[in-house]
Amino acid sequence: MFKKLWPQTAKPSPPRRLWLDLGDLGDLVNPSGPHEQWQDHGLGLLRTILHQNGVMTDMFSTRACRTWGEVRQRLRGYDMLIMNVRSYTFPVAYRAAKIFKEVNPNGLIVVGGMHATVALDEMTAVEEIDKICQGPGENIIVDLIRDPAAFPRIILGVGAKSMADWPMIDRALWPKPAAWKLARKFNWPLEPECGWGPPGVVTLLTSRVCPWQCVFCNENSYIPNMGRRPVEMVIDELNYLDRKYGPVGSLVIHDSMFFQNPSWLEEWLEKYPRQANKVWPYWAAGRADTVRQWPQLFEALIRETNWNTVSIGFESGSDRVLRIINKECSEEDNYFTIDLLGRIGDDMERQGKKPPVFWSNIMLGIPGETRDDAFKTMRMVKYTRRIMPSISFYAPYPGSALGNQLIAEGKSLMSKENYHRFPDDEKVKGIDYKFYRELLAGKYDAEINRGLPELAAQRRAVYSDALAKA
Ligand code: B12
Ligand code: SF4
Repeated sequence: MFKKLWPQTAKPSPPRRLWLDLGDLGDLVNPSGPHEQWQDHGLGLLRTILHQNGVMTDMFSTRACRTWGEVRQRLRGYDMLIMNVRSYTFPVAYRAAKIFKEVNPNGLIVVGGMHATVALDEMTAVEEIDKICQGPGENIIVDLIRDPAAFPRIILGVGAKSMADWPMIDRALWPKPAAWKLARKFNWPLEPECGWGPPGVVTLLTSRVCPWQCVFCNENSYIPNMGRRPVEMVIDELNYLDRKYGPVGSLVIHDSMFFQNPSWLEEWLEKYPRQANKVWPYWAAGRADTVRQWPQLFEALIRETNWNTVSIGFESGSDRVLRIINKECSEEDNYFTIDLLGRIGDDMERQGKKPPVFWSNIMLGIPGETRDDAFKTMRMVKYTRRIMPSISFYAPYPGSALGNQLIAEGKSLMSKENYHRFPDDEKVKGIDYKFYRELLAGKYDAEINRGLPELAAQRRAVYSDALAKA
């Protein structure tokens, strides 16, 4: 006898949803550098929220695949594709969307992320994409993924008022390294070391938005402001990760601007050394003008909280260029910061401690920059001791004031097939990249070095002045 199956009692199977982590092919197999392996906090946060609300997603990473054929295989059989698209991952997202619809013609594609906010026209032009969420997603993601049909194609996201409302990211929802050789050093779900501090590395965010308005960045024009994560929550999470997945070796604080909001920093200064399982060394970012504004606080953080890789967006060693990019920092602010950290480092070395180093962000090829400006910048780099220079050619990112302007003028060389984002890619029409390549190759070293003794002598004078006043 046949058992009768009543259609109304057959439970529909839940939709198969895939969150695709984006990045260059192979970056989780055989990466070209350590930063390519870092995990995506947007994906981590939103998948944590989804799973805590019973909306389950599978996940794999384009970074874990070696070929587009492999991506195609793995995209097959899903009802929904979800992606966090930043401008620098737009080319990968664009290609994945096309393949997804080829292998799942009835599937639905839902995207959010920075690129949806800053370059909506590029996103809407990809007809394969069904739903595009602009802005933050934490308070909309569950409803959107559960019932996408209830939303229009373009959706305004809803975020939390404060990072205090964010759940702790479930780091086991992040992609794993996809080769045993890489896995050995990865410390998953902690992250691999990159030369800034010992493994396992914890990347974290304590704040979301930098309030300044540098024209190549100005993220506060497109990321809504939100309260900083309370100090105790940050420390509790670190201690938890150390217990569960540790030992933790060092931290990378991904905040665009860690050294802001002195009352938060004072609380960090007071509590981190006392309440953390260990005073883990960390990488975090500041600005030269605020270091000059709050030098005691800066020095105390370096000495007492083990802030031992100090990322400063110096960008340029020339006041002319600093004004062009509205950095609101001067050459003098830059040199003040360089000298201060140098002095603290010398003192720590005398005490047998490891001195702090600069991760020094420098941009070349900014429209309007002259050769002399570039020489001044390279002279500043050479003057700085204990420095890890991070030099790149200026890139006109959408969302930033200067980026938007250059894109509108047709001068950007970035395209949806290739958002040039490697430091030495050519990114803007009319820039003499040959000169910059030669500059970096040392062709103009004599010119740069010629000004160095004079600069050092000048700075020494300023330094003795400062001592006399102290
Ligand atoms: C951490 C970080 C990195 C890490 C990224 C690691 C990784 N795998 O993600 C590293 C250090 C590698 C990195 C590198 C670069 N970065 Co970066 N980075 C950041 C930073 C500081 C934080 C990103 C983050 O985690 N934010 C927190 C999470 C929660 O936010 P989110 O991902 O945007 O997700 C939220 C929303 O977008 C939305 N959302 C996201 N996905 C989805 C999906 C759906 C369906 C929905 C509904 C919503 C939604 O909801 C989330 C919660 O609100 C941001 C600045 C910032 N304040 O955000 C810059 C930023 C993203 N980076 C930027 C840039 C330019 C770069 C570089 C190109 C810099 C350079 N010149 O080298 C490189 C490129 C690297 C590469 N490999 O190509 C720009 C991007 C600009 C743009 N237009 O996209 C930013 C905004 C900084 C800036 N102000 O210029 N970066
Ligand atoms: S470049 Fe740095 S200081 Fe300027 S707006 Fe961006 S994060 Fe802030």
